[in-house]
Amino acid sequence: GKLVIATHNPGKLAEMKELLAPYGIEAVSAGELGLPEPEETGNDFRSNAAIKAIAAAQATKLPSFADDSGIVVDALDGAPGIYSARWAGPAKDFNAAMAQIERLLQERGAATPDRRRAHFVSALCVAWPDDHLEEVEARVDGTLVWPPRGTAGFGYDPMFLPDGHDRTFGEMTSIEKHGLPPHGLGLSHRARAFVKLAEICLEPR
Ligand code: ITT
Repeated sequence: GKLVIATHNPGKLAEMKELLAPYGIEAVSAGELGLPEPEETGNDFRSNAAIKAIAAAQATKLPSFADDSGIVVDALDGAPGIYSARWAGPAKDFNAAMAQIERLLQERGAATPDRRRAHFVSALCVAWPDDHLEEVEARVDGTLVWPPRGTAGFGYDPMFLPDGHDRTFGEMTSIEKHGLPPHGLGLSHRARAFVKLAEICLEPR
């Protein structure tokens, strides 16, 4: 069957297409369909993912898949969190957003790695045309580096060093960021959430 990927973020869309590839599902993005972006009025990742998935499912009558995600910085009381996209402003300037995080960390005396803890969260939601929802959430923990390293990925990737690795997400290929062979899926927040979703409602082919 056909699935709508309810995102307007090209970085996310590329990752979701890679994650869905083994399932032989024909996917079309909300951007390609020209669907409007619903206002993200929820106060957590999970409700914003549901808002996006439900809006796309209602508009298209097709099963629709959404991700709401962000980076949660411990020393900043969880900011930017669900506001991670909004911190980059209308120009989507993530260099400025990363510099803002670093400025705030410095103000709070976050010199040592233990004061620089952060995690990414991904909430995934599939909304079926009959209003049924599947919802999962996952995270990946790490530390924030400065200056940012690498040009791969998107958003805050160049600043994020996942635990147990010596390269940032910005220095990894998308395959490494997902955590594909030899260890299998399960490094990034999005790949970890996707594994949970696949267990619930996807069959490989
Ligand atoms: P859609 O709502 O259209 O999907 P968006 O970018 O507005 O796109 P979100 O509201 O979920 O999506 O914002 C998530 C932000 O968090 C995103 O813009 C990135 O800056 C950041 N983010 C999420 N996952 C990330 C990842 O894997 N790597 C780097 N940054 C990420």
